[in-house]
Amino acid sequence: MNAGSLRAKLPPDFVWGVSTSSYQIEGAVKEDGRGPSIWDIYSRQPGRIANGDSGDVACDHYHRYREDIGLMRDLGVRAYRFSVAWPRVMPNGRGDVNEAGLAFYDRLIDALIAAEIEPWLCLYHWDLPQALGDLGGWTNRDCVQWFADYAALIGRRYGDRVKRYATFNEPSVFTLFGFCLGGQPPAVSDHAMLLRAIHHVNLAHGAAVDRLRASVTDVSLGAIHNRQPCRPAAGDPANLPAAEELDAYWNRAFPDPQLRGFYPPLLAGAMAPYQQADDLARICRPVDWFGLNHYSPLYVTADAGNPLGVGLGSAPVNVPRSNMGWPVEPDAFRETLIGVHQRYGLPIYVLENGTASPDEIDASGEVADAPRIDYLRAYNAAMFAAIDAGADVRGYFVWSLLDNFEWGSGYSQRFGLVYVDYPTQRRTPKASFHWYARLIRSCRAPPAPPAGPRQAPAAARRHD
Ligand code: IFM
Repeated sequence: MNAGSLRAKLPPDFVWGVSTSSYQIEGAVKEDGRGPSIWDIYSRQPGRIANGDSGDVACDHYHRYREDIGLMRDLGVRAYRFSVAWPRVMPNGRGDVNEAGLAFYDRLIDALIAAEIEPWLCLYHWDLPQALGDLGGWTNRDCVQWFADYAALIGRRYGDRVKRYATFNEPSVFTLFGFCLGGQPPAVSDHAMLLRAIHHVNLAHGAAVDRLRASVTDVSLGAIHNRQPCRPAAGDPANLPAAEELDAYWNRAFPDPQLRGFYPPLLAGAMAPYQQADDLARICRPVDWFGLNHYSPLYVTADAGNPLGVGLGSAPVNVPRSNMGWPVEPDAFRETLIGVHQRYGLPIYVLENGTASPDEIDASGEVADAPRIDYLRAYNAAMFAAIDAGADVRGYFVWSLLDNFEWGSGYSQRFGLVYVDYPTQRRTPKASFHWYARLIRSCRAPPAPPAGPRQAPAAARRHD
């Protein structure tokens, strides 16, 4: 597809961006009054994270944010999605506010705006204050009020400069891994806790939407859902019920009640004991867009070893995989975009897409990350095909700007457009960085001709 035909397919204000999250890049976990998060504590527990890594230093973005914004400028993105670390601004999650923590995000936001990059602020990307974790975290219904108060603080503080807010990033991931499948804090396997957490996160989303609307003029709001087609592993019909079960929890447990006002039928009965009158109305508040994260489809097995009876299996052998072992199937992205468009009818912003590859700096000091370029090229083509088929996609953000702390995999997996040498913190743009910069440039409308007196027709000019 050439640049002209690409531009013609995209809405004129299509947003190209990059995404990160607080715990994965900031570091400075003990600085300027930040309180501990559940990830600080969890990553210190032996055996939890590859190589015993933690986000203590991560990309040291807390101190190097100006350099990182410079990279975004070079890349040509006009939007940056980041998250606020709740324990940095409210060390105990409620009550006292930490002015030094708030001031960090003031500096970040002001520097972004000065660089003509729009800040997209996500309230929650998994770093719950440990003090709230100690009170039961998302399983405690009081978390709805805690989160609403935090949202209001953020809206009041930054609402004059930040208009784009997301409530939660991938609620299905942190609830399912935290309360059922393991691998994220609190790493328990308990169906009742899972159901409670799902319902409270949904209520917290609704409450935060209301508080942000009340505190930010011209606000533009959404939540960010990770959506992956759930397929029976090995094409085995015996795995079909497990695939349907996981689909209900993974893909629908949050967007269905938030956007359509009901829980998927497979969950509705189980959820009933945790619901109070009017809860669904409190959850289903008007939002402006659907934030979509997508990487791959899931292949699901029946597995009696957890409360949902589901397991994550392997893709068919002929399907290529990323360094994470995730199947690379761009058509699943096209299918997902069209499905989200048809089911929810909201403008879609792709707020994460990208891949891990085994990147290294070569002898000439460059990072030739061909697998990432291949992936991004194929997934962008799939997105353009979805737009062609009518999906209302308004923006695309690569995960991630920088290599960073990849949760249980620590620093062993690299998702960045920019290589980070952790011992020195030196940043090196990879080949994919330059590829993405070219894509953005080629899709941007050519500059309008300069205003001024109308030129004489060519024939007349010849006689000047
Ligand atoms: O790094 C994560 C991110 O925090 C949430 N979405 C998926 C990414 C890659 O695993």
